[in-house]
Amino acid sequence: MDLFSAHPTEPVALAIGAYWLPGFALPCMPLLWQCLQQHLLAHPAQHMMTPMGYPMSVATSSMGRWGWVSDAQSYGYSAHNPLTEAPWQAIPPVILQLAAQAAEQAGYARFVPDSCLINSYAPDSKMGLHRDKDEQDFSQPIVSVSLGLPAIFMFGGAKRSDKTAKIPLQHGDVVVWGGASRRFYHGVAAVKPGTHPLTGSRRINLTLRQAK
Ligand code: MD3
Ligand code: FE
Repeated sequence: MDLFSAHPTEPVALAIGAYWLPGFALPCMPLLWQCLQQHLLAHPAQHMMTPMGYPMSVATSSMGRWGWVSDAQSYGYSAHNPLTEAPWQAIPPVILQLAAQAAEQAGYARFVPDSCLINSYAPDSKMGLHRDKDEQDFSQPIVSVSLGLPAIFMFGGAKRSDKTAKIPLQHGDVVVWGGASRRFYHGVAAVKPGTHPLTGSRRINLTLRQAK
Protein backbone atom coordinates (compact mmCIF):
# COMPACT_ATOMS: atom_id res chain seq x y z
CA MET A 1 0.00 0.00 0.00
CA ASP A 2 1.11 3.56 -0.69
CA LEU A 3 2.05 4.92 2.74
CA PHE A 4 1.50 8.52 1.62
CA SER A 5 -2.08 8.11 0.55
CA ALA A 6 -5.06 7.23 2.75
CA HIS A 7 -6.93 6.04 -0.31
CA PRO A 8 -4.60 4.11 -2.59
CA THR A 9 -5.76 3.88 -6.19
CA GLU A 10 -4.31 0.41 -6.57
CA PRO A 11 -6.17 -2.58 -5.14
CA VAL A 12 -4.76 -3.92 -1.85
CA ALA A 13 -4.44 -7.72 -2.05
CA LEU A 14 -5.91 -9.36 1.08
CA ALA A 15 -5.69 -12.98 -0.05
CA ILE A 16 -5.63 -14.88 -3.32
CA GLY A 17 -8.46 -13.31 -5.35
CA ALA A 18 -9.49 -10.79 -2.67
CA TYR A 19 -8.90 -7.05 -3.08
CA TRP A 20 -9.64 -4.11 -0.83
CA LEU A 21 -10.37 -0.85 -2.65
CA PRO A 22 -10.37 1.84 0.06
CA GLY A 23 -12.67 4.75 -0.78
CA PHE A 24 -13.54 3.36 -4.20
CA ALA A 25 -17.26 4.11 -3.77
CA LEU A 26 -16.84 7.68 -2.48
CA PRO A 27 -17.34 9.46 -5.83
CA CYS A 28 -20.70 7.79 -6.47
CA MET A 29 -21.91 7.95 -2.86
CA PRO A 30 -24.33 10.91 -3.17
CA LEU A 31 -26.33 9.26 -5.97
CA LEU A 32 -25.97 5.78 -4.45
CA TRP A 33 -27.28 6.99 -1.09
CA GLN A 34 -30.26 8.69 -2.76
CA CYS A 35 -31.15 5.44 -4.55
CA LEU A 36 -30.69 3.39 -1.40
CA GLN A 37 -32.95 5.63 0.69
CA GLN A 38 -35.65 5.45 -2.00
CA HIS A 39 -35.36 1.69 -2.06
CA LEU A 40 -35.61 1.33 1.72
CA LEU A 41 -38.89 3.30 1.72
CA ALA A 42 -40.46 0.60 -0.49
CA HIS A 43 -38.57 -2.33 1.05
CA PRO A 44 -37.57 -1.49 4.65
CA ALA A 45 -34.81 -3.59 6.17
CA GLN A 46 -36.27 -6.36 8.37
CA HIS A 47 -34.82 -8.63 11.01
CA MET A 48 -35.36 -12.01 9.38
CA MET A 49 -35.67 -15.16 11.45
CA THR A 50 -33.06 -17.83 11.02
CA PRO A 51 -33.67 -21.60 11.02
CA MET A 52 -31.73 -21.49 14.31
CA GLY A 53 -34.82 -19.83 15.81
CA TYR A 54 -33.43 -16.35 16.47
CA PRO A 55 -34.01 -13.07 14.62
CA MET A 56 -30.83 -11.77 12.95
CA SER A 57 -29.19 -8.80 14.70
CA VAL A 58 -28.60 -7.36 11.21
CA ALA A 59 -31.67 -6.01 9.37
CA THR A 60 -31.77 -6.86 5.66
CA SER A 61 -33.39 -5.80 2.41
CA SER A 62 -32.54 -6.65 -1.19
CA MET A 63 -32.42 -5.27 -4.70
CA GLY A 64 -32.21 -7.14 -7.96
CA ARG A 65 -33.88 -10.22 -9.37
CA TRP A 66 -32.90 -12.36 -6.37
CA GLY A 67 -33.10 -11.24 -2.76
CA TRP A 68 -31.56 -13.14 0.11
CA VAL A 69 -34.25 -14.21 2.59
CA SER A 70 -34.48 -16.33 5.69
CA ASP A 71 -37.25 -17.67 7.88
CA ALA A 72 -37.70 -20.26 10.60
CA GLN A 73 -37.72 -23.03 7.95
CA SER A 74 -34.94 -22.19 5.51
CA TYR A 75 -32.86 -19.51 3.83
CA GLY A 76 -31.76 -18.71 0.30
CA TYR A 77 -32.70 -16.53 -2.68
CA SER A 78 -36.23 -15.38 -3.45
CA ALA A 79 -37.64 -13.08 -6.15
CA HIS A 80 -40.11 -11.57 -3.64
CA ASN A 81 -40.04 -9.65 -0.39
CA PRO A 82 -41.53 -12.14 2.11
CA LEU A 83 -43.22 -9.31 4.04
CA THR A 84 -45.21 -7.89 1.11
CA GLU A 85 -44.87 -10.57 -1.60
CA ALA A 86 -43.79 -7.73 -3.93
CA PRO A 87 -40.86 -8.42 -6.27
CA TRP A 88 -37.62 -6.70 -5.26
CA GLN A 89 -36.75 -3.54 -7.19
CA ALA A 90 -34.04 -3.46 -9.85
CA ILE A 91 -30.45 -2.70 -8.83
CA PRO A 92 -29.97 0.97 -9.85
CA PRO A 93 -27.44 1.68 -12.62
CA VAL A 94 -25.11 3.58 -10.25
CA ILE A 95 -24.69 0.43 -8.13
CA LEU A 96 -24.39 -1.92 -11.11
CA GLN A 97 -21.70 0.30 -12.58
CA LEU A 98 -19.84 0.59 -9.27
CA ALA A 99 -19.85 -3.20 -8.85
CA ALA A 100 -18.63 -3.83 -12.39
CA GLN A 101 -15.87 -1.21 -12.10
CA ALA A 102 -14.69 -2.57 -8.75
CA ALA A 103 -14.65 -6.15 -10.05
CA GLU A 104 -12.76 -4.98 -13.14
CA GLN A 105 -10.11 -3.29 -10.94
CA ALA A 106 -9.63 -6.63 -9.21
CA GLY A 107 -9.33 -8.49 -12.51
CA TYR A 108 -12.87 -9.84 -12.92
CA ALA A 109 -14.32 -8.73 -16.26
CA ARG A 110 -18.04 -8.25 -16.95
CA PHE A 111 -19.42 -8.77 -13.43
CA VAL A 112 -23.23 -8.52 -13.69
CA PRO A 113 -24.80 -9.09 -10.26
CA ASP A 114 -28.42 -10.24 -10.02
CA SER A 115 -28.60 -9.75 -6.25
CA CYS A 116 -27.77 -6.84 -3.95
CA LEU A 117 -28.21 -7.67 -0.28
CA ILE A 118 -28.52 -4.61 1.97
CA ASN A 119 -27.30 -5.31 5.50
CA SER A 120 -28.14 -2.64 8.08
CA TYR A 121 -26.15 -2.76 11.34
CA ALA A 122 -27.35 -0.83 14.38
CA PRO A 123 -24.76 -0.49 17.18
CA ASP A 124 -23.92 -3.94 18.66
CA SER A 125 -25.15 -5.78 15.54
CA LYS A 126 -22.72 -8.33 14.20
CA MET A 127 -22.45 -11.17 11.73
CA GLY A 128 -20.92 -14.42 12.90
CA LEU A 129 -18.24 -16.28 10.99
CA HIS A 130 -19.81 -17.99 7.95
CA ARG A 131 -19.29 -18.84 4.31
CA ASP A 132 -21.42 -17.63 1.37
CA LYS A 133 -22.45 -20.86 -0.31
CA ASP A 134 -26.01 -20.32 -1.58
CA GLU A 135 -24.88 -19.11 -5.01
CA GLN A 136 -24.59 -21.23 -8.14
CA ASP A 137 -21.39 -20.06 -9.84
CA PHE A 138 -18.40 -19.75 -7.53
CA SER A 139 -16.23 -18.43 -10.35
CA GLN A 140 -18.14 -15.14 -9.98
CA PRO A 141 -16.75 -12.73 -7.39
CA ILE A 142 -18.68 -10.97 -4.63
CA VAL A 143 -18.43 -7.20 -4.32
CA SER A 144 -19.09 -5.54 -0.96
CA VAL A 145 -19.62 -1.80 -0.41
CA SER A 146 -19.46 -0.25 3.08
CA LEU A 147 -21.44 2.83 4.13
CA GLY A 148 -21.69 4.76 7.37
CA LEU A 149 -20.18 3.64 10.67
CA PRO A 150 -16.89 1.73 10.44
CA ALA A 151 -16.63 -1.96 11.31
CA ILE A 152 -14.00 -4.61 11.79
CA PHE A 153 -14.38 -7.19 9.07
CA MET A 154 -13.02 -10.62 9.98
CA PHE A 155 -11.54 -12.59 7.16
CA GLY A 156 -10.45 -16.17 7.74
CA GLY A 157 -9.60 -19.09 5.51
CA ALA A 158 -11.11 -22.25 4.07
CA LYS A 159 -11.54 -23.78 7.54
CA ARG A 160 -13.59 -22.29 10.37
CA SER A 161 -10.61 -22.72 12.67
CA ASP A 162 -8.23 -20.75 10.40
CA LYS A 163 -6.99 -17.57 11.98
CA THR A 164 -8.79 -14.38 10.95
CA ALA A 165 -7.34 -11.12 9.69
CA LYS A 166 -9.13 -8.00 10.91
CA ILE A 167 -9.84 -5.38 8.27
CA PRO A 168 -11.08 -1.95 9.38
CA LEU A 169 -13.72 -1.14 6.76
CA GLN A 170 -14.81 2.46 6.40
CA HIS A 171 -17.48 4.43 4.60
CA GLY A 172 -16.86 4.16 0.86
CA ASP A 173 -14.61 1.10 0.98
CA VAL A 174 -15.22 -1.67 -1.54
CA VAL A 175 -13.92 -5.24 -1.26
CA VAL A 176 -13.92 -7.75 -4.11
CA TRP A 177 -13.84 -11.43 -3.13
CA GLY A 178 -13.07 -13.92 -5.86
CA GLY A 179 -10.93 -16.89 -6.71
CA ALA A 180 -9.96 -19.06 -3.74
CA SER A 181 -11.10 -16.41 -1.25
CA ARG A 182 -14.69 -16.71 -2.51
CA ARG A 183 -15.19 -19.74 -0.24
CA PHE A 184 -13.43 -18.36 2.83
CA TYR A 185 -14.97 -17.82 6.24
CA HIS A 186 -15.79 -14.23 7.14
CA GLY A 187 -17.84 -12.15 9.57
CA VAL A 188 -18.34 -8.70 11.04
CA ALA A 189 -17.48 -7.77 14.65
CA ALA A 190 -20.10 -5.93 16.71
CA VAL A 191 -20.47 -2.38 15.36
CA LYS A 192 -19.46 0.28 17.89
CA PRO A 193 -21.97 3.07 18.64
CA GLY A 194 -21.36 6.32 16.78
CA THR A 195 -22.84 8.79 14.33
CA HIS A 196 -22.08 9.11 10.65
CA PRO A 197 -23.13 12.22 8.67
CA LEU A 198 -24.84 10.17 5.96
CA THR A 199 -26.29 7.09 7.67
CA GLY A 200 -26.67 8.28 11.28
CA SER A 201 -26.16 5.54 13.84
CA ARG A 202 -25.86 2.67 11.33
CA ARG A 203 -23.43 0.76 9.23
CA ILE A 204 -24.84 -0.40 5.89
CA ASN A 205 -23.19 -2.96 3.65
CA LEU A 206 -24.18 -3.80 0.09
CA THR A 207 -23.27 -7.34 -0.95
CA LEU A 208 -23.42 -7.76 -4.72
CA ARG A 209 -23.59 -11.30 -6.02
CA GLN A 210 -24.48 -13.29 -9.05
CA ALA A 211 -26.85 -15.67 -7.27
CA LYS A 212 -28.17 -17.74 -10.18
C1 MD3 B 1 -15.24 -13.16 2.01
N1 MD3 B 1 -21.88 -9.42 4.58
O1 MD3 B 1 -24.09 -10.79 3.93
S1 MD3 B 1 -19.90 -9.01 2.41
C2 MD3 B 1 -23.04 -11.45 4.03
O2 MD3 B 1 -20.42 -6.53 5.96
C3 MD3 B 1 -21.80 -10.76 4.46
O3 MD3 B 1 -22.45 -7.26 5.87
C4 MD3 B 1 -20.76 -8.60 4.95
O4 MD3 B 1 -20.83 -11.39 4.68
C5 MD3 B 1 -21.24 -7.39 5.64
O5 MD3 B 1 -22.97 -12.66 3.76
C6 MD3 B 1 -20.00 -8.06 3.80
C7 MD3 B 1 -18.28 -9.50 2.53
C8 MD3 B 1 -18.00 -10.84 2.00
C9 MD3 B 1 -18.91 -11.50 1.24
C10 MD3 B 1 -18.58 -12.73 0.72
C11 MD3 B 1 -17.36 -13.30 0.96
C12 MD3 B 1 -16.80 -11.39 2.24
C13 MD3 B 1 -16.45 -12.62 1.74
C14 MD3 B 1 -17.00 -14.54 0.44
C15 MD3 B 1 -15.79 -15.06 0.70
C16 MD3 B 1 -14.90 -14.37 1.48
FE1 FE C 1 -21.08 -13.44 3.86
